[in-house]
Amino acid sequence: MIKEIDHIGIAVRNLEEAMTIYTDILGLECEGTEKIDEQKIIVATILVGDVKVELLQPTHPDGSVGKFIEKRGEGMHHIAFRVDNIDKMLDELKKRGTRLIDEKPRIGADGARIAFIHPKDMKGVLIELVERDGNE
Ligand code: CMX
Repeated sequence: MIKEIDHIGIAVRNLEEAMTIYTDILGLECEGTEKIDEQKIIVATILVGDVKVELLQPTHPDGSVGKFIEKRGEGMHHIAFRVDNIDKMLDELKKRGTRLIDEKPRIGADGARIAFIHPKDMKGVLIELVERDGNE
């Protein structure tokens, strides 16, 4: 079952510049930054109440976010839904024939179990499912 929005991912060319907008201008707090080599990105996490906004800067043009910016420019990249049982959710989606990018969960930032659903089957929006330990 989907519980809430976990985070929203925004693709940016320059993390420093994007962080200035979200912190100095919008007055939001940055929780920290993390380099995720497997995804070829650096992520800055901005807190908006219980929801997080992740600013995603590509480290290589051939990664998912690098290709996205090249093709579509900066902007909203994905929405992540927090689920209580990601295996069950993926099984149900598979049964319905939904196009999955990850058939099985993999480990994302903070050790969360994550899986992506293809945007073509989600009305043009890349959806990430996130299961966190203890669902905190
Ligand atoms: N949102 C909406 N549509 C998207 C998209 C996105 N983020 N990324 C690609 N698309 C669209 C493309 O524009 C293309 O549309 P058209 O066919 O109309 O031109 C279509 O989806 C397929 O694109 P593609 O060129 O065939 O495939 P890509 O090589 O661009 O890969 C995707 C797209 C979603 C499969 C790939 O980006 C992926 O596997 N993403 C999952 C992992 C990821 O995004 N990681 C980064 C974030 C990690 C994190 O936050 O932890």
